[in-house]
Amino acid sequence: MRRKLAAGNWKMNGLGANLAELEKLSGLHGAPDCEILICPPATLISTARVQAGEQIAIGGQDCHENTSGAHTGDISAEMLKDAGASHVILGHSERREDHDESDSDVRQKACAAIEAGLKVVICVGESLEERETNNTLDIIGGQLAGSIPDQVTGENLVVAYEPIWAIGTGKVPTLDQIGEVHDFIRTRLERRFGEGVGRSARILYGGSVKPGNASEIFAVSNVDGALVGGASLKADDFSAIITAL
Ligand code: G2H
Repeated sequence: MRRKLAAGNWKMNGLGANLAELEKLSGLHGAPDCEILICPPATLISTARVQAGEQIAIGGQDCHENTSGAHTGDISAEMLKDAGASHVILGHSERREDHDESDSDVRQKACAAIEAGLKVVICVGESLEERETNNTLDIIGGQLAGSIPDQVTGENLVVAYEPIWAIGTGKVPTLDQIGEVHDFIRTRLERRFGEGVGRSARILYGGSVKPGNASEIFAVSNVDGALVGGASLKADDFSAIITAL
């Protein structure tokens, strides 16, 4: 039985004062029956780790593929771990677009993250054009094959399906569309890694998840939780999503 996961991606939002939301969230969910993960900006990870309490995991939003060296402005997986992170989001479409990250880049980062002892949340998703030309499953299949390294386990792999056209737009795929992609991802994971890993890895849906649509999305087969952006910034909204899990 897979444990549900509610993951908040704060993106480039959050100053020290915003950690009050995290404290509020930990007060609301002292002993949750799902896993809660917050990925704040890297500047807040250490403080967030202290303020979040035992029940909330803290993650990064990206890492470099090397462990150290002359890479100004970058952060290694080991540094994230050292700061208190247990997870890292990799291959978010905003990283793929803003920083030209390829599947191969994502795979190398994932290798480094796993080596450092982090769990990886690997994002995949199609553009609107790819959806409208019926290429969604081909695109997702290619991203899964190219971005996920061989050494993942059912414990350290989380896949997030985030259709690019649904991110921050308020548009959400139909429940049938979400179910089709999640079932496809599950099948691909089982085929490549075997039933043990394939059935244990969590598959999250991400893209305009809100308190008002969370429960119907969570009821779809093979949806093991959500990667939430905008609605994770306020403890009350994120709490309502956690409760819907
Ligand atoms: C998708 C999601 C979080 P939002 O990027 O990863 O953001 O919930 O704001 O669409």
